[in-house]
Amino acid sequence: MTVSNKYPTAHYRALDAAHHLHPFSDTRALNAEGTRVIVKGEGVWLTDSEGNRILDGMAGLWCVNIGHGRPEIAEAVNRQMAEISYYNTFFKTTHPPAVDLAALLQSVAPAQFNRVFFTGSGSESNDTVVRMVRTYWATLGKPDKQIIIARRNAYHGSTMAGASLGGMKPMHAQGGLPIPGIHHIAQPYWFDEGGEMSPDDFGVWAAEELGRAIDALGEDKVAAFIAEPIQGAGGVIIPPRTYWPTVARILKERDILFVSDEVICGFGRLGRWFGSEHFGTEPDLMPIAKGLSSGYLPIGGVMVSDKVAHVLEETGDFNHGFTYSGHPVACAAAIANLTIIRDEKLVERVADDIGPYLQAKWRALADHPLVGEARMEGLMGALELVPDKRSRRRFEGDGKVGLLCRDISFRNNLVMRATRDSMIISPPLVLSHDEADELIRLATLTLDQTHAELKRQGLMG
Ligand code: PXG
Repeated sequence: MTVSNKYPTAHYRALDAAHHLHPFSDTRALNAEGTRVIVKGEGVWLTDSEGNRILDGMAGLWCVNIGHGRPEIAEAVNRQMAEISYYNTFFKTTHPPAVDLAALLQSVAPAQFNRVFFTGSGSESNDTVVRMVRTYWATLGKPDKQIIIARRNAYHGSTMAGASLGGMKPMHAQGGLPIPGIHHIAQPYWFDEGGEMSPDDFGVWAAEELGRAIDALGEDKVAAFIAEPIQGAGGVIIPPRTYWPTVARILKERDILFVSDEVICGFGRLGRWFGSEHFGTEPDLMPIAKGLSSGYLPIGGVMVSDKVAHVLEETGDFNHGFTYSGHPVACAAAIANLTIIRDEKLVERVADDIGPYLQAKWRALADHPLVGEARMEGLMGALELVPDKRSRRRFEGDGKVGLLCRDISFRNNLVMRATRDSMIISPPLVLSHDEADELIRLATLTLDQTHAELKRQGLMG
């Protein structure tokens, strides 16, 4: 196979180790092992610098919804660069790509959303959310409504506000987080935290944590509740079916804003344009990123409902924005991407075709001796690896088995992500039936090899 790298892998590894600090990585350990060098992407396939063809089961980082290497995006970007490659959207100015993308988003979003505030990433979107919801209440004469309720083990980004909203303990342990005014409640993770309750009872209990928190903090102090429809980075945590209806009821009874973080679940991942539609909730704000451009260029935003937008009109200046808010080239990439998603009916495809097809095969992996639960909604799925499938007890070692399985998966040329001992997939929405079969074949092989290794180590219970 022809590979596109000019130099041998060792060259990139050495320079990478010397000069490049990687996100969420133990630098010393990573450099001792050496990075994987990815040189090409086409559809659901990646090619590394050794010429290996790898099935991208994670769509990059939950974002490449239309698959890699679509020339339409390159052409749109090229055309836009030739027109105007950068101008800002501050100071009474706009440009056609920002306008066209805003209008296109309005056409696919739920009815209450007619406006968008552009950012450069999901994290910036959630920083925007924090300032926006607090400004909303201040404008209404309720400046004490400041607290934002989020959930433990949620992921909302890596900036100070994003990581504070997120409920990741290892992130809070570094850099003085969380910022004040964030309150975390239980996550609807039945497999790990449901105890003796049935999933349905646990779903109601976890949802009622929200009501109890609002009452304890005081409704006059709480600005908003933020949640992902399905927690992605937390481990594809699909709430019990009782969870979202109970949350919706609690939100109806209480005067706080609801923020649906659609950074992963938006743009077709769950078979609807937005994850909130899949679960029937009615958000006031929706942070978006990732699938907005399928990751071809960095861009994010916050979809703002009429209810919030009308109040912000009374605020006067909203003193917030980024150099790259509405970046024309990123907007052009996003327009071309959304056009592909719409015209190729990728959202419908997840709902009616590849979604059900892959789900059936993925759920059947629950029969494997290493798997305690196999769950999937839309095109995001998880496998819970356990030593004894008759109980939900975990392996000792806090995620070591997940990392072992992930490394074996890489060796088998399938990208799966490990969250503790859960194996995660979130493939591009263009995955074909044959590719889905191949994904399942490689996942099964990986489970078999991991199982054999754990048996050899005497770790299967
Ligand atoms: N919200 C959600 C729900 C996310 O998943 C962000 C916000 C932040 O987006 P940016 O564009 O600032 O990264 C995310 C990002 C992982 C992983 O390991 C997940 C994300 C980012 C990096 C790693 O699963 N999600």
